[in-house]
Amino acid sequence: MSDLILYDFGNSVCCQKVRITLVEKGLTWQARRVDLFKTEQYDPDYLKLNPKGVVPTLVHNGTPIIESTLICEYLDETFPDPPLMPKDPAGRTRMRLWSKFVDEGLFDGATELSFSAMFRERMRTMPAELREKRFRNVGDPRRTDRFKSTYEHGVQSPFVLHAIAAYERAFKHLEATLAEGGPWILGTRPTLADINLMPFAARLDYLGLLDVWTGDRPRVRDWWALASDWPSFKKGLRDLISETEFAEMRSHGPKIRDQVAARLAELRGL
Ligand SMILES: N[C@@H](CCC(=O)N[C@@H](CS)C(=O)NCC(=O)O)C(=O)O
Repeated sequence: MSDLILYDFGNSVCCQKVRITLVEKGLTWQARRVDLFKTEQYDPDYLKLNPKGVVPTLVHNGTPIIESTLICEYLDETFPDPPLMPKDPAGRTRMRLWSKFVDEGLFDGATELSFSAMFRERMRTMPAELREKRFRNVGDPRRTDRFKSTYEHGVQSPFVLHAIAAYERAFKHLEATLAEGGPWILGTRPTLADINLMPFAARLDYLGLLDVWTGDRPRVRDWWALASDWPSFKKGLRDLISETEFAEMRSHGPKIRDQVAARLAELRGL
């Protein structure tokens, strides 16, 4: 009997990837909430498990595993049924290319768009001391610069343009990939490629922004219809979002929609 503890925070995209994987594997786990808005991620005891001061962290039989992409692969290797990675090395590299899309662009992208739409407002009402602590980010100047820029400039921050471009690259590639096969990214079965991407499409969808990128991409829309109806997506992500979180996304996303669409149009015209 495995002992699995997941340190997570409700509407965090990285935690959602891990939860979908856990559900698909039929595993049960103990959830420990780390409230990012109370800066609990910087508690010294938590930093011993995850020195980056971020969620998620999986602790399996006492061993901490960090980085959501690595956690999902760890889960697949440790609990092989049902398999979520192709067996052949070439298939695995295709799958990992999607992990790279997420880790090298979409993750920052979802953070910037969520930040400029809603967390920015929440941070304004935070006590100044907590806000400064959050900006310090356990001494990671890259994250500090991003947070500060989006906090100050919203959608006009250059980091939001990077976000819009990252989503554009990913969805363009997804449309082309699905044209060669489908209905899932690597063929007839869902894999970690799909799971990695789901929370990032879901975030845009719930903010009311997804069709800004997918309006002219029918295959991506079909993929999203399939993914968002998949039982493990519903149990690991959608059903765990509270009504308050849904309401926050629904009410704030549309406020940045026109500006986001204008910046995407600008980018496509370059
Ligand atoms: N590359 C990491 C990123 C983890 C990450 O940054 N998580 C966010 C939530 S989605 C977080 O904990 N943010 C806290 C903060 O930035 O203060 C992973 O995939 O696990």
